[in-house]
Amino acid sequence: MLVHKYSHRANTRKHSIMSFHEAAPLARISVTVPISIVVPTYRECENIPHIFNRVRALRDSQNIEIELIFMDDKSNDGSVEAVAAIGEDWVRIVERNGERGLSPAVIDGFQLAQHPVLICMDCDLSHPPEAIPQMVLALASGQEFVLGSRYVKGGSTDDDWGFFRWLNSRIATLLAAPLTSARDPMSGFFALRKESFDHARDLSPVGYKIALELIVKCDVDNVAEVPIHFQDRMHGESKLTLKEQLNYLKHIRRLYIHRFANAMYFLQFMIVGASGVVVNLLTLSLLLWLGASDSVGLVGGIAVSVVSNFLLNRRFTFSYARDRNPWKQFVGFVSASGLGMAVNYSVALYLSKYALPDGQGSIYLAALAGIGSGMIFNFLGNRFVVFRKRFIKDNAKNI
Ligand SMILES: Nc1nc2c(ncn2[C@@H]2O[C@H](COP(=O)(O)OP(=O)(O)O)[C@@H](O)[C@H]2O)c(=O)[nH]1
Ligand SMILES: [Mg+2]
Repeated sequence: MLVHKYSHRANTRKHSIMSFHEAAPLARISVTVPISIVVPTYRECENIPHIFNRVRALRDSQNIEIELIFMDDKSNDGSVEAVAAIGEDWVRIVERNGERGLSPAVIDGFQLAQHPVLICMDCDLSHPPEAIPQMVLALASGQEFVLGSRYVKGGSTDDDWGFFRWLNSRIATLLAAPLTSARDPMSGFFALRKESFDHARDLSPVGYKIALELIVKCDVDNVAEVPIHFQDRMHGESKLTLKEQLNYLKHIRRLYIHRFANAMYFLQFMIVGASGVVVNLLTLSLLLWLGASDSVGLVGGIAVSVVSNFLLNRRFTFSYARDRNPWKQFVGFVSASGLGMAVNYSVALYLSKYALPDGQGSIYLAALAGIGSGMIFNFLGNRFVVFRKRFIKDNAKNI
């Protein structure tokens, strides 16, 4: 069996393939460190006895100290009874109170876990527990995070994955590419040290992609991938709904902001600015169509686009500050725009008069430089003054 390992930072990708099998075939891997397996469950009573049997077989054959924790969200389907019927002291089920969710369930489970190595896996037998020793071995060899992966050599999925499920998974993985170079960061089967987990900052577990959340928030430097065959679930139904898939977009935006904070704010600010151009022109056309004069049309276009830019920036770009007084922010926003225009004009004038050689095109170059400076001034003014951050620690909740 191969283990693929590389740095998660896309631009320093070290995709060296490490073959642990040369050192130790599966049967000879001995795992001496105790491990906590956390299994998020929602309506999985049929699967619980099967996954227990597979984990017990692993525990007995390899003599590994294991605790198995099912983190259930009030399924009320007999899951609690199924775990009680197992009657082993190393197996327990925790009934969570409060909002249901896969990622918070996993995080709660990791907090409760007693052992130094943490594993997360689905309850539906999609993830083979037999790969766990290989994953633990990769951790022991210095990797910080190990994924059970469908997309590295030797990994696979059941054949009846439809085209759309495959496409969906691929697009989701592509969106995660700036955050990690792992091939399968969407995997719900992974291992890390409890110590790394304890260092996670600003965990905000939305959605399904808890591995990606941890890779980013634990600031993991290297990720290894152990190939697995991902089997379709045996019993019960998938809980991955369309809503969860949309949540993924929210999640990925938060992770981008976490990792590339100012670049992301700037990008969003530019997108909003571009939308303002469209709003401006549409308003102008509408007013002219209604019979307004040119000057009324132009003023109307500017006014409406300033308001729409403000609202969109407040809602999206600088959403962490949206609990503050909007009127004050609006005055700040308009003032920053005004000053930005003054910067724009001054830079353009200075360049065209003193810095650029006379000649055709110079004025356009000066105008472009003016626009760039004005925009940057505008962005900085909004980011650091109008919508400045007050409580760094609270940001994750507000984004
Ligand atoms: N505790 C908890 N577990 C969940 C929740 N949603 C899904 N799960 C579990 O998370 C794992 C992955 O979910 P699954 O439906 O198999 O998603 P899929 O593999 O993407 O189709 C399974 O073990 C589910 O029982 C939830 O809201 N709370
Ligand atoms: Mg599943």
